[in-house]
Amino acid sequence: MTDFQSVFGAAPEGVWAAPGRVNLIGEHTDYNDGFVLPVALPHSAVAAVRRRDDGLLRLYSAQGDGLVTELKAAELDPAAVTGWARYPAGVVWALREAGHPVGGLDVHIDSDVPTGAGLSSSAALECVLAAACNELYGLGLTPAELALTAQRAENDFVGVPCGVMDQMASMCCAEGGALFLDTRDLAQRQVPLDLAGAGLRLLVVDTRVKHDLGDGAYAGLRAGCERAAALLDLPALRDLPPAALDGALVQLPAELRPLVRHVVTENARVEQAVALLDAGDLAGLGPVLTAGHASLRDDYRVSCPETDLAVATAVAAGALGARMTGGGFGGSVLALVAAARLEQVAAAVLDAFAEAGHTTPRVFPAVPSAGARRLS
Ligand code: GAF
Repeated sequence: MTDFQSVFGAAPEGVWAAPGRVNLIGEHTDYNDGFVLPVALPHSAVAAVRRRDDGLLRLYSAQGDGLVTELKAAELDPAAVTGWARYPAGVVWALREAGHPVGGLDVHIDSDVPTGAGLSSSAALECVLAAACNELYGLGLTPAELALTAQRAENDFVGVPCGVMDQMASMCCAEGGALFLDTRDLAQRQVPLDLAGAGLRLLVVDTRVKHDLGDGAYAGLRAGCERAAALLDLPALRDLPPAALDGALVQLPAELRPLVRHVVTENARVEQAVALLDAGDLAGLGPVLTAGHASLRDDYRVSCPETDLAVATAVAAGALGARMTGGGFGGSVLALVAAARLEQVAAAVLDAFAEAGHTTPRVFPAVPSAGARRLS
């Protein structure tokens, strides 16, 4: 790769890619041991990598400031690394913490996953390096083991208490499908998602309202769910069946009830969505998405005016359904749209944002793409 060559003065040993994702349904369920249904985006982090024998970890981002971040692989300290370099450095740290013999590396990363858009740009950075280290150092880890290592990097090096959905999506999604994942035991199944065959498109609207999962709000929601499960004497909210929801809610303090209602109904929506896809009823997914958005807006309260506007406008312009995707507090919306109405829905959203005085959103169709892989 020419860029690697110009930065590091030699050819890389290999080039790997790991994608961002959109989550069809199953939001804020992963840290409750629940179900998720993400799709990998064509947008990826691409890493050209070469081992070094002096223990130095040298990191360069094509989206960065033009400087190489130089660290010692054996002395990585979360407090001493800032910005995007925390993600790849965290992966080397997590692999070494787990006893894997990962040493020095030259790494050139180029990513087109929008950042701060709820599309898992950080998981893509982590997973691409995990995949590269796995091969270059012959670690023999499975994609799920690499995803768990990447999650550890984000939890304990970057300091964001995320669940495992984004890393599993980036490692394990397959082209043309959605990943039905049970986050309790990581049981997974690729569910075919032939949007084109059904005359449908998945439109992503990046509202450009940047979200930061490290700012405390996400951790607060997670803590609320864990407190509710403890009060109900359950291992996790996943263990509360929908039929027992009403009885459980009256046992909880008022502020925890909407959180629990969201998680229980959202898990049911994932199962409903998978049943619809298995039955070939892709259009039937629309109302499930819109119901999921109402739950995130009214119960979980992680929506914002821009995501609400994008959802309402898309549905009013003819989308079969729409909802915010990812952690929330901004980020992106996905809309399920008949192919013939794609332009109309996209134009309506752009007009509505202009009229409301919001920043122009970035709008693009999402094609279900492959998970992490070696490119050369
Ligand atoms: C973020 C987190 F990283 C995921 O683990 C998940 O909790 C998601 O928000 C909400 O579903 O993307």
